[in-house]
Amino acid sequence: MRTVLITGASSGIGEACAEVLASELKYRLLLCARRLERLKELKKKIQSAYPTCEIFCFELDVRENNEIEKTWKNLPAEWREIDILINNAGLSQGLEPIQNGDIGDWDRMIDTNVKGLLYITKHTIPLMERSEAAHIINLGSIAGKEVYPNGNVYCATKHAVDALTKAMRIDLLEKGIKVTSIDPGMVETEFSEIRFKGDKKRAENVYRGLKPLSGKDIAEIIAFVLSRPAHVNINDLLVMPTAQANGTAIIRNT
Ligand code: NDP
Ligand code: 8X3
Repeated sequence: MRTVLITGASSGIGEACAEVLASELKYRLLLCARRLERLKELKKKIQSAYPTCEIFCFELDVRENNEIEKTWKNLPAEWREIDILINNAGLSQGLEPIQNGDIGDWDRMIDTNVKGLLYITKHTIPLMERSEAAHIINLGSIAGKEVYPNGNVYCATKHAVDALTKAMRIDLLEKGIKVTSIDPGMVETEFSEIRFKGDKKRAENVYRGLKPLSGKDIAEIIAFVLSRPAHVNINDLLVMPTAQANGTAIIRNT
């Protein structure tokens, strides 16, 4: 059994990763997010399908370094060895030209997508040292490969994730910890609703006239990445809906 820690498991890609990995019957799941109720419901759902799947869930805001430190120190003994970290928690806030940008939005994106990912990684690496299958998977994005109109700060945070994945790969070579970046294009989750602060119409419009990726599509790819033999590391995977070529070239049935 391998123990997987998934951040942001209360929705979208993180939730799908929990479900897909549980279905493989070879993973124990440590799930965290701010919405603990959602995690408890997910645990119930997974364990009704796979009763032997061990799951421990806890509330965590990845922006709070002190909270992470305290939580990691107090993890139950049987959850203190981690094989796989999926750095998935993240968000976008707003889609405006930089001159109209909201500083609170910028802070939330930088604090979550960059600083949160760093804090979690820093505190988790010591718990991975005894694993023979240690692997960190970072959720990057097409937004970490190119910049699209009005994407400014979100794109900057995902470019930072791209740089950090490359840096981790180099620095963690000596520890034998694998590092992978998964970089999706459009995935239909709560992502756009959060970006547009609850404006469901605007969020739905993002996926109008095309078939976007689902959380499950990405989770199945992550399961494949994790299933490679010990000597194989997939550094980086850019995954798009067939109807999306890059950040802006998108074909829709109108
Ligand atoms: P969702 O909004 O559906 O899920 C985001 C998850 O992140 C939620 O579980 C949320 O949990 C968690 N999260 C957000 N902020 C925090 C925080 N401060 N502390 C802890 N958890 C937090 O979006 P996706 O599933 O689509 O996004 C997952 C990742 O994939 C993100 O990093 C995103 O940037 C990336 N991505 C998404 C794409 C897309 O098109 N959807 C494409 C490319 C990359 P809670 O609110 O309960 O804390
Ligand atoms: C999410 C994909 O293109 O909406 O990272 O920024 S995009």
